[in-house]
Amino acid sequence: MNTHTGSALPTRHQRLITWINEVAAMTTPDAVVWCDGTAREYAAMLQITQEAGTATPLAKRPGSFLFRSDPSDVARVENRTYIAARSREAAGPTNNWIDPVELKSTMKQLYRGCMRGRTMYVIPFSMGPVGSPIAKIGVEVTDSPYVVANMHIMTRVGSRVLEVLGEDGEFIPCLHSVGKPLGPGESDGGLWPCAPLEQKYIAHFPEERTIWSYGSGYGGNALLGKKCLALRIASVQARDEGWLAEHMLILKITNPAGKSKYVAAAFPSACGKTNLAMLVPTLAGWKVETVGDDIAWMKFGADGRLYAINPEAGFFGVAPGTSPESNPNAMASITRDTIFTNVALTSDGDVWWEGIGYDAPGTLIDWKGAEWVQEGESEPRGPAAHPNARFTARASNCPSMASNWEDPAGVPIDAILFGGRRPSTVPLVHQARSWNHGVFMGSIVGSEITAAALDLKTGTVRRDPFAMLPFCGYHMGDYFRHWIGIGQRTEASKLPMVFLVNWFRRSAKGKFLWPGYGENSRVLAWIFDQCDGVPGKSIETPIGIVPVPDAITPPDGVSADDMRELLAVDVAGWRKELADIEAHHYPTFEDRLPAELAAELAALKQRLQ
Ligand code: O2Y
Ligand code: MN
Repeated sequence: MNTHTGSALPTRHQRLITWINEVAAMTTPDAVVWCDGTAREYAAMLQITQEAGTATPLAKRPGSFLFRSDPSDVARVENRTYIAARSREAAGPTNNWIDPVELKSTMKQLYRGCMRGRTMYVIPFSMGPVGSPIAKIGVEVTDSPYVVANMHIMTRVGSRVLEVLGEDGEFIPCLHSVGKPLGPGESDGGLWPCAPLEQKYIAHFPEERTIWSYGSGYGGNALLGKKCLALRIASVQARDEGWLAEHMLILKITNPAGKSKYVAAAFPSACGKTNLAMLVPTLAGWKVETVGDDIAWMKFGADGRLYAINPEAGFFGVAPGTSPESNPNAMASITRDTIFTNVALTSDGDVWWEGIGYDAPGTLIDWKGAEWVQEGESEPRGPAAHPNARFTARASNCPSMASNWEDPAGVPIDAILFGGRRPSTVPLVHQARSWNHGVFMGSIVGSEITAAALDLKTGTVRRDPFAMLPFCGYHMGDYFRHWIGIGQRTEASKLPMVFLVNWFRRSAKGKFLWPGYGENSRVLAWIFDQCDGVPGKSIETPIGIVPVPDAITPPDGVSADDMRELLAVDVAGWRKELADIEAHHYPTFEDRLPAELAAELAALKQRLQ
């Protein structure tokens, strides 16, 4: 830590120093601290938050703390998230566009004096292994010690980053404030600081490669390396520089002969993405290891293949539903050195949440700070943990990390998977016939609405193309075009093979046909063999390439009939699907929908005649 009192600064990067001075003049903090990323600094952040009453140490988990956020600040706020590009068209119809000049003027008013009574932390961070040719450097300025501690876990912070930045290196300025200045002698007094909803802004300036966030202390709104830098801004950089910044896990799979392949996979929320990234295979002799659980940056190597890094250094995982059964590796990762947000607290200093795999041990303190007893013993009063409660845990504490997960050169991607929650139509797995067909698959990803939610009725598909709809920093039609273009940059044989998977097929009676979790290794093994050119395992159908009947050995409880249903081509279902895409989904992208995707749609329709 370097307290900026006129003493030597830890950098001679003049543009960075000028920017920090400008921000400090605008936000008027009591002190400016340059973060060095040391364990001592991390401990100091937790000490400060404990003293402010916002962090509770957890006796049962060494080095771990619980935070409870304000009930109004529990998730990303889509309607306050903006793309401030010069033109509305650049942002596209699926982003909130705002005029950058107007927004800057509004936000500057809010930033003026907003750090009064607080310390301003300057966090130099690397997304990706420090110095990797695929990595990017950001500098986050924040008045939240909670953010500093989380950034320590989620990114690589500190002096090494400033060394790589040198005196003139490129960095992405990320400005964050919780938007709650303190009066003289005032403290947070145990309350999570944030601003009211109408003052919250999560703003991206894609042309300037700049991020401004105000008023929220939570998750992707505040840890600006993740949603804002690694996806929204990086997607724009990737478009301009010919690479891919994707909302994808990366896993390494090794067959019984010891041969490894790498898979990147995109799923909309609530599809078990972290569980897949940390999967424990049920298939004898196979091994799955984790490279990343959420984001992949992929660039072409000199050999013409796509190489991926995980730009993050930790997991910001959803706690509810995470259990020793659903994800033993995540559970092992959070036994120590973990920040929990909005989970429930047990009387002996441990955490608890719905779906942790055992009953609540006695009376808890719920995520709102009230006493809570499990339903049946008292009046039901809502969940003990907020459904979006999180753990922030170091990847280095996860037993399933691949030994090469931090390789600065990245790992060569053999397969790209897309998936969603689809009770019908979409088979367990099928492979694209070509790159463009794979892009088509990515463009139609979505999950079926099972309970009437928001504006959609039960049974309709909520499309989330490439699982990027909330995270793409520019027009989604242009994003599809960029993916088509990636396929033209190298030989077809060097591109990853593309697959659509669906762990969520149900029978006519509504029963899940596939058990998921570790059994998904059976599907991964088929995908591995397809990438390896193993003959006789697949057959061409109108929708793409599917496994032959015996290619995937069914797990216990899955009958031969179930397997047939899981792999069947549902011609009527697909015709309906295509009609929905044509009538409701593709028109969203107006004249920016690439002709190649319209052609894929037409060709598939033709094949289903
Ligand atoms: O703020 C959020 O969006 C939640 S954190 C996040 C940000 C980017 C991508 N994924 C996530 C996630 O939680 O999976
Ligand atoms: Mn995610």
